Amino acid sequence: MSKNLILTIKRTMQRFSKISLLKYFFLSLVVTAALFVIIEMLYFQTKDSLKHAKVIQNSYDINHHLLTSDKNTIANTTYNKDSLSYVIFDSVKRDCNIIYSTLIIITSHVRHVNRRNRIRQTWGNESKWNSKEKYITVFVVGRISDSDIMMNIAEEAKLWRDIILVNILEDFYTLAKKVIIGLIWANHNIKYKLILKGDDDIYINIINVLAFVKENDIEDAYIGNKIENALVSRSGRYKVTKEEYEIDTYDSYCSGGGYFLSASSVEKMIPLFDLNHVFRIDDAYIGKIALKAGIFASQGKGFYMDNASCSYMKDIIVSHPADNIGCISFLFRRFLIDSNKLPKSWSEKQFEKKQCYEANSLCLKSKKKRPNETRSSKKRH
Ligand SMILES: *[C@@H]1O[C@H](CO)[C@@H](O)[C@H](O)[C@H]1NC(C)=O
Ligand SMILES: *[C@@H]1O[C@H](CO)[C@@H](O)[C@H](O)[C@H]1NC(C)=O
Ligand SMILES: *[C@@H]1O[C@H](CO)[C@@H](O)[C@H](O)[C@H]1NC(C)=O
Ligand SMILES: CC(=O)N[C@H]1CO[C@H](CO)[C@@H](O)[C@@H]1O
Repeated sequence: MSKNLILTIKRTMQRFSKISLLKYFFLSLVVTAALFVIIEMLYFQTKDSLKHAKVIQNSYDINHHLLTSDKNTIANTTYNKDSLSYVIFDSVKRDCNIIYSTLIIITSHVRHVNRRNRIRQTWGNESKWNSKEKYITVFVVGRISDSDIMMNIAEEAKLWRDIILVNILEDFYTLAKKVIIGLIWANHNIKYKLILKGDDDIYINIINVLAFVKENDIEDAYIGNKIENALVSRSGRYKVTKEEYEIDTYDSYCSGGGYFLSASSVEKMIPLFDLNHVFRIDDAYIGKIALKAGIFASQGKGFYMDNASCSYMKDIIVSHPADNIGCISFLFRRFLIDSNKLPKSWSEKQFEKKQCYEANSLCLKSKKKRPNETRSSKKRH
């Protein structure tokens, strides 16, 4: 009986070890195959994006870089070419052989994936405008310590190829730095006539933008919603110290929700940027540097910066705020009807009369006085 038992145990053991050997064999086959596929993918991806500046490596590398560069070895920014070392990755798909009519640079908080997607689905979707002129839209995002978010931004960049990740901690105070790096990056990487710098909560009418660029060839352009004699706030959220900015009013500047800068302007401003001496009000900073470079802010048509009721105007270049898909869709559809790009059925004729986004309570009560709203008071960075 005991002999029998021992034999049975022995046999069972043998069978078991055979099974686990087989298991290990198959497992190692699967692992090898998976590794092979990953290496292959990385190789092709590398080959593909090598044509353009830097390469997105896998998320691990990006994240590793983020974690190890936390001490932030600030490059010597005296020469602003060095500022390009702040670009952690550049996923932007572009054609180096053409001069783009417009380069749209949107500064966006790394967490604002919903806003970026809303833009990609609406005015940022080229196929919706059907235009012959070439333009390109790029998002400049900074970093935060949340590694999940940083993994996601790497994936988002791989998917859409429209993101530059810069080694600047996301913070209201650092917004100007993102703009500076975006502009320097632009001048080294893209050929364009005008830059349209915007926030991620705006609506842009691409057709109007492209028409403007085509009809105007302005040397040293700096055009938008011009703000003059704005008082420097010495306390609160918009506090700027005397050390940062001495006099009590800002030089004229264009509201940061959206403004044009020509390539010549950017070229002249770049040597004057100083990443170590920016102040919190990014648009006023740009105004200051522009003036230093001998470039004057001018008022453009079509820059609606306080359009809280989402009103339609035929000449919109930029409308702010547009942080809701209903508003953006309204402005877009209304424009298509207005410019005879959509057939006018009866209902469209009704739609044509609508002047603002109807679900908006401000629209319904448009006679009522609204509280003053400026772009800066709506900033959420
Ligand atoms: C940065 O560059 C300038 C100009 O070459 C130089 O004078 C300065 O010492 C440098 N600063 C550092 C921290 O390397
Ligand atoms: C862009 O528009 C086209 C045509 O309307 C559509 O097929 C495509 O899905 C849109 N892309 C996005 C990201 O929404
Ligand atoms: C709103 O703007 C008007 C005119 O620009 C100004 O006279 C008024 O004082 C402002 N109100 C507030 C609450 O800021
Ligand atoms: C109805 C409405 O709010 N329209 C505003 C849209 O934006 C422009 C420019 O800021 C304002 O002048 C309009 O009053």
